[in-house]
Amino acid sequence: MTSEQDRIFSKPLVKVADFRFDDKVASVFPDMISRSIPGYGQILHTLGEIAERRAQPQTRVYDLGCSLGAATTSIRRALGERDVEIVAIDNSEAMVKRAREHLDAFVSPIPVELVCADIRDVAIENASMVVLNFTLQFLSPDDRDALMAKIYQGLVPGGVLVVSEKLVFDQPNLHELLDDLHLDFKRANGYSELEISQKRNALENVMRPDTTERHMARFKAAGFSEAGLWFQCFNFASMVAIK
Ligand code: GEK
Repeated sequence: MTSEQDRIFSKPLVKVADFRFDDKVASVFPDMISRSIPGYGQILHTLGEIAERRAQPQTRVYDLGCSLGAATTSIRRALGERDVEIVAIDNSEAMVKRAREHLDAFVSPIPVELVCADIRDVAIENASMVVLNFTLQFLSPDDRDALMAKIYQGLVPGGVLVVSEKLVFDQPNLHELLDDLHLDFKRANGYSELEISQKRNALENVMRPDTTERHMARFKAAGFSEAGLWFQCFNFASMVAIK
């Protein structure tokens, strides 16, 4: 389970195709995500801490858009022997194949059902925690409200939803400043200007971030009585909503 260095956008491309979670991306994913998302490690760790406080016995924890299962592993580690079951779902075959190897390598009594499916098609039932760690932004905006309603219905009372996302801001100066700080974070992590701009083009049609206000309005519309930000670094944030 070695993770190679992400050099996917390092050479000039004649045409930058839309970003896909294919084998090439899956093979460099841990390197790519930790060099691209400020606070990723802290967020993973805290998902375990939230699970420790909120995962209820004889319920399920869902990791939606699990990629290689990093959130699942953090939660499993934090929960020790608690009587819960984790359902980890991703619709990229390349990710699920590798996730299986990562999950098998971690010894834990907590069972994980790893499913290759579209999170829009999967039932959420008896959940005390649902995680969307940088996944919601990849759904078409029209599908986000329906997913949120389904998650709310599937949560038990007191259950939590954690949503981590890239953000956009209505205020143009704030948007520019936080975006620029993020670009410097990527530069400091060794990404070249070419890599940064080609990746940005590849993601343009695929990843459509919302404002914080839009997220909060969506939680409320779905029925969540309480929701807020628990983490933000530049234009990346993690939010929690409680049923
Ligand atoms: C982590 N959570 O490391 N159904 C299922 N999976 C999907 C869908 C969908 N409709 N759309 C996208 N995905 C992970 C990181 S990455 C974030 C999540 C990123 C999956 C997609 O295949 C990919 O694996 C994941 O969502 C997004 O904590 O790369 O920025």
